[in-house]
Amino acid sequence: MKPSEKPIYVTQPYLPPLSEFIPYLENIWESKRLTNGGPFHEELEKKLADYLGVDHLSLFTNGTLALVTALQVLRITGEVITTPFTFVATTHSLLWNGIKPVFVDIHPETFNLDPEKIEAAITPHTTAIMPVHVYGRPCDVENIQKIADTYGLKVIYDAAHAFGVKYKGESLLRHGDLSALSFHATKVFNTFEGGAIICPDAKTKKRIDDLKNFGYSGEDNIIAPGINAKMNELQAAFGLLQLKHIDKAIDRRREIDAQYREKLSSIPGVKCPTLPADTIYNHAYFPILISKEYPLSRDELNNKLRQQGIFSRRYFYPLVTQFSMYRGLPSAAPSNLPISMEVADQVLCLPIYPALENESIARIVSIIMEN
Ligand code: T4K
Repeated sequence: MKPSEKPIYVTQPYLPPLSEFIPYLENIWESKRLTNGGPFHEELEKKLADYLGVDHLSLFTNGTLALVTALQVLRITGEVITTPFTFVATTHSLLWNGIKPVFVDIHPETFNLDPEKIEAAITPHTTAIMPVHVYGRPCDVENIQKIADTYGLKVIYDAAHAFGVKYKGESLLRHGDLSALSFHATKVFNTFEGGAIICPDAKTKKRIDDLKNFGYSGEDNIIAPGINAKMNELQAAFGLLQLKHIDKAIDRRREIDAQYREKLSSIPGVKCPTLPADTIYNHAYFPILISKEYPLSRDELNNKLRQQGIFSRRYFYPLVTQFSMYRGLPSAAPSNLPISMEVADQVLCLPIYPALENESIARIVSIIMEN
């Protein structure tokens, strides 16, 4: 790394011009409404539901609490089938609800739960499936729903990466009983920290709204041991501003994806997973797989990039099932999860974010090519 070069991280939050945020701050200072379902919160719920093409959306203070609450909304208990190839928040949300995760292997092309392996993991205690649209790439939603319908299971999608993804012409977030989004700083659409639950009807939204506000249903009535997971007015105001810029931010991600794809396609041992079919993708991540034909191991390449100031990341290595609180579960055995193990050992997510410059992309590619 030359002294003039700045480090390049796997992502960088999109921040609109500060001057555009000042009027929102002035409004908050004037109104003194800081939280508890203020006007920006209400406006963002409506505008996001419109933008995403969903019926109802409830904002959260972060994606993890959205997941924890989604499980409570549907009163999920017992065992839930899920993926080991995800961020720990997915499975932690199950433990926070006293639910036992049952891990099922992923599909080698989608990196998401393989529906063909789900049925064998269903027991009399199974109540739901919690798949993850990893990297924003759609799960096999049709086959997952078929299994859920056959066995009377609920489906809660961890859609933390899937902001704005359209599948077969409509929002991917319309699938399943509920979907939980993350608006963390590292996500395509961010509110610093933040999240949401997408649901299909007003009755469910009312239950979600109550549960994220201590269980209050009206001024004097508590209907459940709810939590405090409300999005505040600063976050919501930032979300409203961010929404004005989101299309061009995703367009730039698409250009970066295309550049990487073109430049990396001819390198033996470097595989760029094909873009998901029938999908308008959000280009949340740019994973590549490093196989044996490449002269360096995945970790050697990652270290080499680091030495030159490029901070790619091994999302999601280690697998969730390799952490101490999960590895004792029978379904966490490596022999049950061969594809997940292989992908976790090969994957490297390259930097992708709207402000990433073409010269930086060229530099990253040349480091990968020069072995
Ligand atoms: N489900 C799934 C599938 C998820 O991936 C996540 C979160 C959740 C649920 C839970 O949603 P939240 O409760 O977080 O809303 C990050 C994020 O903290 C986490 O939100 C995310 N998934 C996960 C995949 O990645 P780290 O530990 O990799 O983040 P960190 O701090 O190393 O950030 C990565 C890079 O981004 C940094 O090297 C620099 C850049 N960065 C980061 C932050 C936070 C910035 O430039 N500015 C920033 O403010 O976990």
